[in-house]
This record gives sequence, C-alpha cells and structure tokens, in this order.
Amino acid sequence: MPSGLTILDVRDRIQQARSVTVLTGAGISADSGVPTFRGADGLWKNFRPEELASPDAFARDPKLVWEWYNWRRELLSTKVPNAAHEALVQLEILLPDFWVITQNVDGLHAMAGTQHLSEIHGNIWKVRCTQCHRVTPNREVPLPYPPTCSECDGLLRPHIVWFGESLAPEDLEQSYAALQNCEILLIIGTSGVVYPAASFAPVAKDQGAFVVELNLDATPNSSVVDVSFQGRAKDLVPLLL
Ligand code: BV8
Ligand code: ZN
Repeated sequence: MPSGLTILDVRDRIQQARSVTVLTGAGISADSGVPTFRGADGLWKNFRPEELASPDAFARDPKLVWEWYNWRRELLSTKVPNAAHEALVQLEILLPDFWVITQNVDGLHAMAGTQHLSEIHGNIWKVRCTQCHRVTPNREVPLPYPPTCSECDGLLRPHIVWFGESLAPEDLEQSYAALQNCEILLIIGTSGVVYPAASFAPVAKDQGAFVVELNLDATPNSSVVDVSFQGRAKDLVPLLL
C-alpha cells in the first residue's frame, strides 16, 4: 500500500534521528559504472555463481576463478565513488550513531570516506592465504598467477565471502547490533535475495525501526519496508541530506 510519504519526509525523519543504519548492494555502485550481479546487464548473466564464487570452484580451478577476479579488479580499478556514496559520508558526519553495512566488495564506501562500515562479503582489494589465513591489502592489477603468500608460500585467494561460506562473526555481530539499535534503516540498491542480508529488513522492522528502500525496481524487501522509492541511488540518496 502506498505510504503517501515523500523522500523529503524521510529526510526530515533522518534529521530528527539519533541512529541510522544503511544496507547497500550493487545498485549503489551501478552509478559509478560497476556492473550489478542480477538483472539484464548483471555479472551472473554470463557466469554461473557456483562456477566462480564458491569454495568448490576455487578448489577445482583456482586459475579460472583468479582470471574472473583479475578481470573485475581491472574493471574496478578505474571506478570512483558517486554522489550516493558521498551523501552517506555527509550523513555520517551529521548523525551521532551511523553504520553502513555493505554487501559490495568494491571498496567504494571506504574510498568515499565512510568510517563506520561492515563489508560483510569482503573486499576485492584484499587477499587471504589459503594456508596461514593472513589477510593483506593488495591492489596489483592483474595479479600474476599463481599469487602466493609472502609468509608461507601458500596460494592466495580473494578475501571475499563465497556462496556456502559463513560471514565473519565480527561482521555479523556488528551488523545485528546496528540493526537492533537503529531508528531508521535505509536499504539502497540491493535485490534482497542473498542471505543473510536478505533478512536484515525484517530484523530492523521487528525491533521497531522505520525502514526505507531506495532501488530502481521493486524487490522482495519492498513488501516489508515502510516506504519504497524507485530511482537511481545517485539521484535519491543526496535528497536525504
Ligand atoms: C551463508 C561474492 C551460512 C562474489 C556473493 C536457500 C535459501 C536461503 C539461503 C540459501 C539458500 N541456498 C543457499 C543459501 C545461502 C546463500 C544464499 O543466500 N543464496 C541465495 C542466492 C539463495 N548465502 C550464502 O551462502 C552466504 N553464507 O549463508 O552462510 C551458510 C553456510 C553454509 C551453508 C549454508 C549457509 C554467503 C553469501 C555470499 C555472498 N557473496 N558473491 C563476489 O562478489 O565476488 S553474493 C553477490 O550477491 C554479491 O556479492 C552481492 O554482494 C550479493 C547481493 O547482490 P546485490 O548487491 O543485491 O546485487 P544485485 O545485482 O542482485 O541487485 C542490484 C540491485 O540494485 C537490483 O535490485 C537493481 O534493481 C538495483 N539497482 C541497479 N542499479 C541501480 C539500482 N538501485 C539504485 N540505483 C541504481 N543506479
Ligand atoms: Zn600464508
């Protein structure tokens, strides 16, 4: 049912709020030229997730998986934050209690300057040793194959949460704390189909938060949230300031 609320009403609510949590997905980076995962031009249209973004795929053919990540790293290496990432940085400055939970691995929230951030699916600019599990930043493009650990010579993998893998406990704890404590949850540019992030809207709603969705299209979250606005993140998010 239409709520009758405008985006400027939401802006006013945010202005009165103490704690705001934001959940973002690939749609917020689409306006920076980063391909999304699902939809007409999505990455999964040409690749099957289980063939590339799973521990089994890496065990079977690590070179193929690294080729895909090298291609994405190259594509991302020229991308910069857009007006939506930047507006969230401004909101963080204005609000006493603010947390961004992102499913994106592109690092653009951090590049924009967001401080209170959980990258729950990891970061494509970090690598992890499959033997000693050390995590290190790495921006080499392309990363020559096979990339190896400088400590133990083990094979490196992207520091990304693949399908069938658990999210880091500290990221989950931080995310649930931010969802339990927020007065307002903003959900920006996610299709809302990948768990556990797909369950974050009802978690916030159940504890009494006012939940807002900003997306190009309707999603499974649209029926849960208090109000849903359709449009581009780069146009809508700056209106919340
Ligand atoms: C886990 C990394 C415990 C690769 C990614 C059956 C039922 C329930 C759950 C499951 C199930 N079967 C399997 C599961 C669990 C599984 C899952 O949820 N599967 C789904 C698909 C059913 N989840 C997991 O495995 C997670 N771990 O649950 O641990 C466990 C452990 C073992 C066994 C069982 C459970 C791990 C999830 C891993 C996530 N990693 N890939 C990589 O990036 O290299 S997922 C992938 O999707 C991306 O990483 C991304 O982060 C994530 C979410 O996608 P979105 O960001 O939402 O992007 P999408 O393209 O879908 O949507 C974009 C949206 O933006 C669209 O709505 C579009 O309209 C909008 N948009 C576009 N442009 C704009 C815009 N909006 C605004 N402005 C614009 N300009
Ligand atoms: Zn190592």
